[in-house]
Amino acid sequence: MTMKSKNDIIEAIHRLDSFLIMGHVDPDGDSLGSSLALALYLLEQAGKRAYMPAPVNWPGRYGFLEKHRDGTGEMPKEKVDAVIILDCSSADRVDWGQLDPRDYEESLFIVIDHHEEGKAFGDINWIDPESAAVGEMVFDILDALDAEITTPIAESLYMAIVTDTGRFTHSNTTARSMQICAELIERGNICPSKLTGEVYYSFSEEYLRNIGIALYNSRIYMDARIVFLTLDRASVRSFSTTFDETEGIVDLAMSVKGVELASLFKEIGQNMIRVSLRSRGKIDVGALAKELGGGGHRNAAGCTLKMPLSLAREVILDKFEDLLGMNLTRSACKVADERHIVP
Ligand SMILES: [Mn+2]
Repeated sequence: MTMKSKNDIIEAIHRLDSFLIMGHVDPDGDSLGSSLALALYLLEQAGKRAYMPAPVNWPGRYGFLEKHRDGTGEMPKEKVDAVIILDCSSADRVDWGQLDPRDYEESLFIVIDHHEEGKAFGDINWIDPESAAVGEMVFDILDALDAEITTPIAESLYMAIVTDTGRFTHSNTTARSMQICAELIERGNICPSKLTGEVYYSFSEEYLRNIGIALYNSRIYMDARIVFLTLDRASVRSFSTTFDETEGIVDLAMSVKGVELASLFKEIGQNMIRVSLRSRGKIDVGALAKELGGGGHRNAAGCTLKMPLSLAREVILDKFEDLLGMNLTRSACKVADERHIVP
């Protein structure tokens, strides 16, 4: 089944001429990297017309990938033959930006995704939850097409895999992830330390401050099996910083010894809380996020709760206790006092 859809995609790439390459809203390294690699191959090697729209917000930490986008921003004048959608588990995750999806109703829709809850909303769907990143799947396609692994393609796919595996630490990491990365390093002649430095060791002032606020507002429950971090509006404003750069902050909570569940609460508006969820092993926060109107993977997911911050934390704590099979009385938790940083 899987092989058939992969072969159908390869056949469509051979047969068709113009492509729109789409990633997801709030793009991450996998969405950006796999989109770029595919667009670059289609344009520079397959002689096709391909267009990768700039995401509404190009995250600063992936700025170094943006230079590879040169040439992929040229929109084909007429309607495109196919829309290739990467790393989107459902149709509403697609980042259409300025484009109107109704203009592409006649195009062939190709979905390439690796989310466990991924929906087959295209005409051709290749959904492989065994892949740690869509970057691995795009590598397979390019390899089958005998593509040359140029430096820009290698850098894009390498970052897709490194970021979606949490630098090869998440449970989705496989020998295949590392084999593909080894090939990318060798064939694309790329420098891993330079690339990880760009993404992980290039903090902005704002990011550093947001880490500080989130850690200062940490709450630890059940002997640190549950850790909450919070970015509240009062603290963020008092530091004249913004919520833009917060990717990866929730993972700091997952570095606490013994932690099984972690969450970052971002008070993005009044009664509007963006919640990032993380879990260890078999504990499924993807299902929890879905139940709360969000989405994601088993160990990394998120949702938005329309309620005050304090209530959002209570809701998640209840759900987390259920996930751990505990009916803990709240008085048994050690809860730190609410703190706001006011300089
Ligand atoms: Mn992904």
